Amino acid sequence: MSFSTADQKYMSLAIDTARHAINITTPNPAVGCVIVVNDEVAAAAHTLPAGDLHAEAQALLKVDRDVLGGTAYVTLEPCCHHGKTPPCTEALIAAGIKRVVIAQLDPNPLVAGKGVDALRAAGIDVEQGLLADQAMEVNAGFFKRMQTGLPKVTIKAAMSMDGRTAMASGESKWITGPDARQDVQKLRARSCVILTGIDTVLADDPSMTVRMSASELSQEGFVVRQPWRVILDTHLRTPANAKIIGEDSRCLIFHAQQVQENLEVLQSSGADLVTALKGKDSIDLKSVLTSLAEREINEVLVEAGATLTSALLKQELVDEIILYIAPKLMGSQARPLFDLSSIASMQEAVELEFTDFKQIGDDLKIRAIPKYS
Ligand code: AOF
Ligand code: ZN
Repeated sequence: MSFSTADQKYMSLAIDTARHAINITTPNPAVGCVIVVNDEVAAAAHTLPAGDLHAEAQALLKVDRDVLGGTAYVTLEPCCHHGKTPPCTEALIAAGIKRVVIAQLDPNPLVAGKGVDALRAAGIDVEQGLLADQAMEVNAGFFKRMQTGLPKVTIKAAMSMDGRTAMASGESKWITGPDARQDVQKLRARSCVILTGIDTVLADDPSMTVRMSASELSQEGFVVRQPWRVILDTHLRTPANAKIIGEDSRCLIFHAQQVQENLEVLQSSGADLVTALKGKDSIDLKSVLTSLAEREINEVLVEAGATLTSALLKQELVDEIILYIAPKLMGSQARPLFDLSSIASMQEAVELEFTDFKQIGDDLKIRAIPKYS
């Protein structure tokens, strides 16, 4: 399939438009749609929060001229099912769109190619695959959940230049500067879940909330969504007044089956208690992630200590690590980033690939993906 320079330009615009919706659409993917008539943009729009209009329907509402014979550039295959909203294929057909250019097919089995078929059956020219990788990156968690039944898992951590995340006493405020900490707020804002462990809850009593405004998050006009908080707490030691339980979002606590102590107190605190697998006295990490995906969670941000992050890494459940590195040395008595003490030879080292780096204030931000065999 060959695409023109104009096609590239309009699909780029559609992807940029979709990016503005990353924080607001979950569990739906953030999609962008640009409608072009006679080489002029008639409308550009993105998906609205779940339950409200999809990108195509919103774009057709916004058009400033007749779009008969026009082209729609859509970052995801238009849906053809009656979900919370009517099918976008029908809206495009009814509007008289002649050509649809799609970046990525929708991995949702309800759609998955059937959207393209419906458009073609109505005589519309459909082309797909333009800027597919960029479009997929916007919805990496949605794609992973649909394709594997697991959410995308990102570990976020801050460390000194000598690889330490807290002093031996546990003191960790603050390793990185205010700009890097503000950047973490953006990571939280796009996540569906912040996952942590009971040790972090007991040590820091964190709230794990988004404290940036809609305009600071470039989502003017839309409510700032608070991600769910999920605590892995085998023996239910979470205090009922822990800040993380909060009232502004759900808090799920995964615990072992036989625990009774503290159960009722925590239930009345507003937290949702979830029992780990039957017959198990510990929490199986993969089944936690599976059950989050069953609850339509696309992206999990892990903000936890070395025990939990290392266990996730050892089980090859991590998709990305986002690391903030502060220009300070905390000394060898301080706590290391990960607890991977079973690694004894170079051959056993966990291999990563750097995908991005930049300076944020005085700190560095590095993104890496583990290379599992
Ligand atoms: C589109 N355009 O902008 C998005 C789509 O429950 P519903 O009706 O909101 O449908 C949700 C599904 O629609 C979602 O799982 C995904 O397959 C697709 N998302 N489709 O045509 C959009 N966000
Ligand atoms: Zn749709």
